[in-house]
Amino acid sequence: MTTSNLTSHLSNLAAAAALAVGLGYGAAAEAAPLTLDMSTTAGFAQTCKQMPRDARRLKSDDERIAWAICRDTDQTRRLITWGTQNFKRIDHLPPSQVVAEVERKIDEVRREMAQTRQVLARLNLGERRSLRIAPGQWQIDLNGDGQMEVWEKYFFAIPKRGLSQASWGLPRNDEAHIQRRYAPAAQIAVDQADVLWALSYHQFIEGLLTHVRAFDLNTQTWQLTLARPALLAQAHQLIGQGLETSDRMRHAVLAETDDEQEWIANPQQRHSVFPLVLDAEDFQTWREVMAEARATWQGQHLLPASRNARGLLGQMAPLCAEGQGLNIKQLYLKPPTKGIRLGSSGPLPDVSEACQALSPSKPASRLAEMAERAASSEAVGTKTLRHLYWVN
Ligand SMILES: [Ca+2]
Ligand SMILES: [Ca+2]
Repeated sequence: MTTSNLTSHLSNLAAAAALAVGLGYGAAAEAAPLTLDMSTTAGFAQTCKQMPRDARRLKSDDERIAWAICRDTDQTRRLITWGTQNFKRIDHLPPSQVVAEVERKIDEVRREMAQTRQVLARLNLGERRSLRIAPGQWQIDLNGDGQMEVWEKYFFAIPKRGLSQASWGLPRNDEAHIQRRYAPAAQIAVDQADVLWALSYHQFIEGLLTHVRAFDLNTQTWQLTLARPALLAQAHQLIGQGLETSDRMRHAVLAETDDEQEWIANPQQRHSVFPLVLDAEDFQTWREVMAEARATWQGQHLLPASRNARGLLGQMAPLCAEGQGLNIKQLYLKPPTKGIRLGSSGPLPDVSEACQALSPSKPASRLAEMAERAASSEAVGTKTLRHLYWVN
């Protein structure tokens, strides 16, 4: 073979390779819509297998919803696998190393949740329905040991609707227990209210994790230091957005006139698989609690945390002078930077800069009072807790 022959062979090879890459690229760019099935175990596995990593390659809101579900369930799998496999190893590590590992993990989860949150925030289904989903069919080897145990099989299953004394814990390794308490076949035809439900959960959880990462924990003195105040401001914003989204979700649920494979049902809807049955009074309580929570979170209502304030907060955390209340927004945006010791023995942090005089335009928040009232009656209290867990 002469040199020129070799060169020509190589250039043909290069051209062929370029063509193949080009075709491959072209084929990917022109790909048919993904086959989406979130209602069977095999369909779920198949759908998630073909999902692109990059959300920008998704072409429809249905694909975005499937993508978000695949990401969240996989995130859950990786967290549980990480937790179980590290449990023994971590026992022998110095505390500072454990803290560093947990912090890295939290940052990883935050990064992923931020992407999923942004995808969810852009969804707008309008009046239409998206995918039919059956979370009880999303079955994954969550701890990565190669076995599918009963608790893993039904990890995402929804508790049966309207059980009076339901066990609200996670599924146990007991098939009979699952069949009594859960509805593994329950299906939801996703609508915009359900998208908002998922979005608010993402905003709350990412907000809480961001909150945690604002602080550094010194494992020698067990002292918490506010190391990243910008993250505290970001957490305030995320949780504030979660409260807004939750309000939009409640409005969206109440505005629905159809009644088919619903998630949260308004008092007129009958075809729901949501574990809690909510009547008109529940919706009213929900509205009041969330309105008070938003006003308190944004510093329009002040927490009665002064030394002589009545109620739980006044007794537990006397932070402000008499006649003053705590402005939560102010506290998050201009936090005290001195170290805060864990446990009740240390002095309370100086938050006086976030204390403001109570006045008709800055009234005391009724949030603590609402929580106490709920706690004082076991029936109402249990209901409220379940409410907050599921409804957000
Ligand atoms: Ca397993
Ligand atoms: Ca609905």
